[in-house]
Amino acid sequence: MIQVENLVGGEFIVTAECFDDISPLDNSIVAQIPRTKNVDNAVLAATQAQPSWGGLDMDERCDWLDKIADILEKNIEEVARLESLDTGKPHHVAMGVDANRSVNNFRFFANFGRSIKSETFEMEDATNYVLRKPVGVVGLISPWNLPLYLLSWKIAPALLMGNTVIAKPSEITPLTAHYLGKLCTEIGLPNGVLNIVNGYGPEVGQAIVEHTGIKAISFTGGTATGKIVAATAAPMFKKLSLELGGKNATIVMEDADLDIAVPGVVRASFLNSGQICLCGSRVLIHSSIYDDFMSRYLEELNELEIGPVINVEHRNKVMSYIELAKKEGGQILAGGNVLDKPGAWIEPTVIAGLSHTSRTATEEIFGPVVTIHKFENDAEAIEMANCTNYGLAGSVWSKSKGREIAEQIDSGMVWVNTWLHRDLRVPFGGIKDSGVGREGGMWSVGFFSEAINICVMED
Ligand code: TXE
Repeated sequence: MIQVENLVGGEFIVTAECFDDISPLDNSIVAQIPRTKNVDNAVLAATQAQPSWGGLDMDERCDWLDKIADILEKNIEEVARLESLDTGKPHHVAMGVDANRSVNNFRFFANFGRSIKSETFEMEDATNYVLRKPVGVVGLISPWNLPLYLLSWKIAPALLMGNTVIAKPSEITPLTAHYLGKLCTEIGLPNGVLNIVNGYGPEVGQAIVEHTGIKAISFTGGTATGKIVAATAAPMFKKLSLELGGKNATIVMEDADLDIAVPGVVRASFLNSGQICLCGSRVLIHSSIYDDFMSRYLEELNELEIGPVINVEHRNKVMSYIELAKKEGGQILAGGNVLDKPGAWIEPTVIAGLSHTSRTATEEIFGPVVTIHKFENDAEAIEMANCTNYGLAGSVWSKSKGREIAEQIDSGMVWVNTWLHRDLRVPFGGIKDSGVGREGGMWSVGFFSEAINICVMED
């Protein structure tokens, strides 16, 4: 049994009260998690550490990020093992998606930091330049679906820009953040630079958002929680980045190359058991290829191996949507059932025959469930794609019209003939109820710094 500890000012600490970390593979208890309610000590440690960390040269902080990437890479098997234990995802997903990307996040921002150019704006009689100062102590809050992947996506740029960090992993999946804390201590990262606190969102998460010593909040999670975070942080004028939910459309055009589209759409539908905010949970198919596509899609599904969803509570939520779909007139083309074994397993589920405006087709389910819809022309495909309150991502599968259709989708990112193909320099984030702000490359650098203009009059 693992005892998860908070990392505060270089010390590992356990609170008097702890709660269980349960594996969705078989409902066994795998760890005890501290139930933290107060972050004063963590903020004090981070505040004390910030001036010297922020005072390092950018190159020195890049070297630290490389050291973190190195030690994570050296222990990548353990990262994947812990992620798999906590989330139930198969080892190949925990390794191929989570562990690799966690290393890459630190490696990418180390290299990116070295490439940042100074920004100057010449006037006839003066020179402006931009000084990027750290924001200060920043609060980073992440969800359970891609635990270290998403937390390291925030920690790396925050540290790069000279901030010190209070990080809070999801209370459902704290193991890899805890392990990262151990590794950072092992390599001698200065005390107080990275602090990690554990506990329930409405307790320790809320304490982070409310704390006046924390100057910026980067949050990834549900839209409902995002509203609470925004309402709490906005009156304090904290910098705020919100990466929230999605209900992304996958559009299969009449000229799609089905050899590429079929496996691509299956992957977009069900990777990580559909628990990625970028998953394509609404598949829109041109009527002329509908039958051909669907028979190949359902056949491909037979080959699919997925893990459980995150816990029994979430399984029950996902199952309630499958029941709702039946009431709304949906036909279950595949799956639809809980697997009869311990843990939180659901068959990959495909539902057709629903209106694209039904609740099942517009609300985020966040599980291995997709709805299938038929369209007759481009305008109808675009109308269907844009009909939800979300606007995070999407994909278009077409030999000739990919860009044209992609540009008309109301979402922060659209892939053409691929999905989840990521260049970490590009802007990542959503519009509408999918969030506020962008992260990635210069967008992360911008969020985690205060851009100060110095205007120097020439002699
Ligand atoms: O998210 P929460 P949950 C969606 C998905 C899922 C739903 C709920 O639809 O079913 O969100 O999942 C912390 N102040 N996504 O319950 O509650 C919490 O402890 C500050 C989409 O996990 O939003 C956790 O660390 N923090 C998403 C983090 O917020 C608070 C991925 C996210 O938890 C808080 C996961 C508060 N008041 C779920 N309350 C994506 N877009 O990637 C909770 N938290």
